[in-house]
Amino acid sequence: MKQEQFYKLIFTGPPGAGKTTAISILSDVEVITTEAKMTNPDPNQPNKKTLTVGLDYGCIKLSNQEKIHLYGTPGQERFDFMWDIVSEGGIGLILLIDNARKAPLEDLRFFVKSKTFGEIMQKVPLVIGITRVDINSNLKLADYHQELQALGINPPVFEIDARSKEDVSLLVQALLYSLDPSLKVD
Ligand SMILES: Nc1nc2c(ncn2[C@@H]2O[C@H](COP(=O)(O)OP(=O)(O)OP(=O)(O)O)[C@@H](O)[C@H]2O)c(=O)[nH]1
Ligand SMILES: [Mg+2]
Repeated sequence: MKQEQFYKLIFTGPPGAGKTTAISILSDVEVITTEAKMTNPDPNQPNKKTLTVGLDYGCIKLSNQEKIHLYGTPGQERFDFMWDIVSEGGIGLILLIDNARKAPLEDLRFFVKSKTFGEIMQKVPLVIGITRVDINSNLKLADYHQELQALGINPPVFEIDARSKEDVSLLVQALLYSLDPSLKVD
């Protein structure tokens, strides 16, 4: 009998970048989340009422009927003890950066240089999604490319809206393509 592959993709990025939103919009099954009420509203997103304290889990079907499991990390650094746990066994990494935060390029550097994700990026493909460009478009894709070049990596970068299934599927498809060009989201 054919052994079923365990495809696990990890979504990470700073608080409010859209990890939970992206996994929820994509998932074919009801998403498992660990949201807690925000006690101090984020000045960047005063309407954001919850934050992830553990992980997000969703799942999508591939056209070959296999599944990809989607795991989201908490964004807040105080929950960084979850990052290794959630990321264990991931075969690809999606980094979401919120273009409307105070210093998105610093966020980018932080994740690329972080112990957990820096090590993962050495081993598995990375795709970057820049979110909330409709709120703030000061930084352009070229700024991210320049920063990534300075960091010595050259992953695909897309501007996306984490609320759009089409946009998030594009990110996942780009990542799957770099893993195995025959893999397609259903
Ligand atoms: N205007 C706009 N809003 C967006 C976009 N992408 C995501 N959002 C919103 O931004 C918020 C993101 O919240 P979450 O999905 O909880 O973010 P998260 O990355 O899971 O946050 P933590 O779990 O706290 O790290 C949601 O309210 C989304 O609707 C975008 O491109 N434009
Ligand atoms: Mg979240």
